[in-house]
Amino acid sequence: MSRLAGKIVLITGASSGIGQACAVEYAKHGSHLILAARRLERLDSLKSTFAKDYPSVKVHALKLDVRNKDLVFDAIKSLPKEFKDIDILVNNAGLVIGVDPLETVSEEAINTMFDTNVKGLVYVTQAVLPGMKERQRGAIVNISSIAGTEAYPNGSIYCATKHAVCAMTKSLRHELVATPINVISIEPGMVETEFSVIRFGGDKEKADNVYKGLEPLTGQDIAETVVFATSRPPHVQIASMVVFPTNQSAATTVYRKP
Ligand code: NDP
Ligand code: 8X3
Repeated sequence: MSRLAGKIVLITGASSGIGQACAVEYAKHGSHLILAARRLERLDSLKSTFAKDYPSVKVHALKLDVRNKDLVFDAIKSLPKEFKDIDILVNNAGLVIGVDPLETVSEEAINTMFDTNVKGLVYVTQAVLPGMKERQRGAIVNISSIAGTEAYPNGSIYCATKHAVCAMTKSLRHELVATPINVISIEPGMVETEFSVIRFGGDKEKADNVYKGLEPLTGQDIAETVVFATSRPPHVQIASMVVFPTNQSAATTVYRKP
């Protein structure tokens, strides 16, 4: 039987891409799911699919904007009883807006990226961690990025947010060293999701160009690493994993077939 069977897993940003793929992978292992995102209709439809494909998996769809601290705390406090004891938190909700030099990046883009990628991740962690400490078990997975250790031109704010995620992940691992709670950083390279469509304000053609000439990762590729990292025996802590497509070797170093 999988070590993940019966665990309660909260995934933020579960309505798309990596988060949605994590939901599927955890369901395959018999974990119960709290799926959180702003687009509730997508979560409801995922919930219906799971009811057919994985009837023994319990699913709670949670409309949540991670930027709103009060909402985050209320949402975690008012979870139905059978979902309260969260074992695994996947802090995945995040986004990038635009490709702009630091000199001109808009205040709105700066605020949206920091509020979501950094502050939102902190709020959800603050709301969930006390329960894990009380129960003396748990794992927190932060979906950072290769942009969390490298910086590329016209991505300063996104890179800064993901550097912050890597730093907070390391600090938290130190803070929890005397506990059984694992703190895990997953740092993907190029994953084809809605990420680039959002980056380019809905321009699908520009988004598709990002992946031209190479085979990018899929959400499932990352979800499998998340599941691997959280299914080790209790004494094993996977601290971090950098995951690239085969034809990527750094944030901006890729080989594209001519
Ligand atoms: P997607 O755009 O496909 O998914 C992003 C998810 O985040 C959506 O489910 C979205 O849901 C959710 N989200 C965004 N803002 C909020 C918010 N304020 N509150 C709650 N949920 C929110 O992109 P990915 O799956 O690729 O991105 C997932 C994570 O992976 C991000 O943190 C991203 O930075 C990281 N990453 C992605 C890489 C890539 O190449 N794709 C590479 C490295 C890291 P909704 O809009 O319904 O709220
Ligand atoms: C997302 C991938 O290439 O923008 O984190 O850093 S990239």
